[in-house]
Amino acid sequence: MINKFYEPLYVTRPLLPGIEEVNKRMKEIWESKWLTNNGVQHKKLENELKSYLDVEHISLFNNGTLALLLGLKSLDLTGEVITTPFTFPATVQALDWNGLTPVFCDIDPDTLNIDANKIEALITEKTSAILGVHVFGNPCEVEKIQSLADKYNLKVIYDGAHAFGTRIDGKPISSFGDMTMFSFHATKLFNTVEGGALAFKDEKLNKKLNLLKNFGLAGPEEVVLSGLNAKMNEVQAGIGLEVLKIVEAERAKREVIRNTYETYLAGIPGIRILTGLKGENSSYQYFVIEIDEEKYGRSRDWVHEELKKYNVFTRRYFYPLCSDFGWYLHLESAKTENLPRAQKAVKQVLSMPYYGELETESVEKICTILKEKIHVKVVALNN
Ligand code: T4K
Repeated sequence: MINKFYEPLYVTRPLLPGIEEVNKRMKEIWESKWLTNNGVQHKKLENELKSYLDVEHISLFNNGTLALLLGLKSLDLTGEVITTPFTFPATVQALDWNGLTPVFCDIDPDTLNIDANKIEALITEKTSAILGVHVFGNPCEVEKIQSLADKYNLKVIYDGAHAFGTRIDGKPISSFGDMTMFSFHATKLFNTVEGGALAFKDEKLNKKLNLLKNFGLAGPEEVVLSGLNAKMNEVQAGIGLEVLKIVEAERAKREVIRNTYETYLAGIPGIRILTGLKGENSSYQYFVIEIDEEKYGRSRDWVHEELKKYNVFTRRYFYPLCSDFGWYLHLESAKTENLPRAQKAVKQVLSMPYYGELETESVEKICTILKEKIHVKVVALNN
């Protein structure tokens, strides 16, 4: 019999710098008496991220959702935006808050990203952009998406909430499309407690984004557009600077954990490990499996519940599908029959515990539990 874990195992734990380093950083901030509005820490983090992520232009925000919302706003989009139903609600809510209508496109069954081959059929004269999500940090088919965008004169925005540090053949993920959003939420590989950023190509957007995230203020007494307050503060930025120092070490630990999962899950019928990029190309954000009930003998939901008995709290990211939200049900593109692969994935995908501090013995034990729960139906042969 396998005993339950003494401490709960969650899908992730935040990457925390040492408290002494954080205290030192906080002392600096306290002494400066400058807590927000483009302070010293903010500028330092912006510069360090520019070089870490290898991007030309970056703008920091107080969370990823507002970064995406205002990024979309800055591009003056109208009408319809083609996107994926298999994502966190924030992706489509950023469209809603811009008065844009999502047009849901089915997903690629391997990567679980928007299926680039299905986008063209959804383009109408109302389409102004494609909003792809690099789901679990694996890149969309960026070249195909760009060629469609070029053909129909569309903008391309990527929700790269999970894609911090992802590269495609050595090229930083943000070099594709017009704009990429990163989330720095506590649950992300790189965090600023809450936070986010936009990386973009067009230098002119810098000024506009600065206005949009700061009430449209062009000067102390000059308001030039209707903005919001979406600034990253000094405490967030200061913590980010400390977290950035330990990101590489965390990535190395996650590489070991991923390999351990791969070794121990190999050969279990009905369990597919989601395609994951390796080495410098990977964001090491999530470790995700797909459970095929026919072959494994148990459903994803059964496994999700069963593991709780062992104190293991997996997550059904991204359940429910965004296209099933009540306010989209009238949309043709949201209809179940138009999204067969997304409808399948949403019943099979499970995010497993994945963070640097997770011990390899714990990973082995989780895999052993999964092995023991295989329930292959034995079909009696009548001869
Ligand atoms: N686009 C995509 C594709 C996204 O996935 C997200 C966010 C966004 C946009 C929006 O970016 P942000 O505005 O958030 O920057 C979590 C995160 O809150 C969310 O950022 C993330 N995606 C989403 C996938 O996951 P929940 O509701 O699952 O979080 P929660 O609180 O249940 O945390 C998950 C587990 O993490 C907990 O069971 C335990 C652990 N945890 C969590 C927190 C907050 C800790 O150990 N410590 C903590 O402080 O959404």
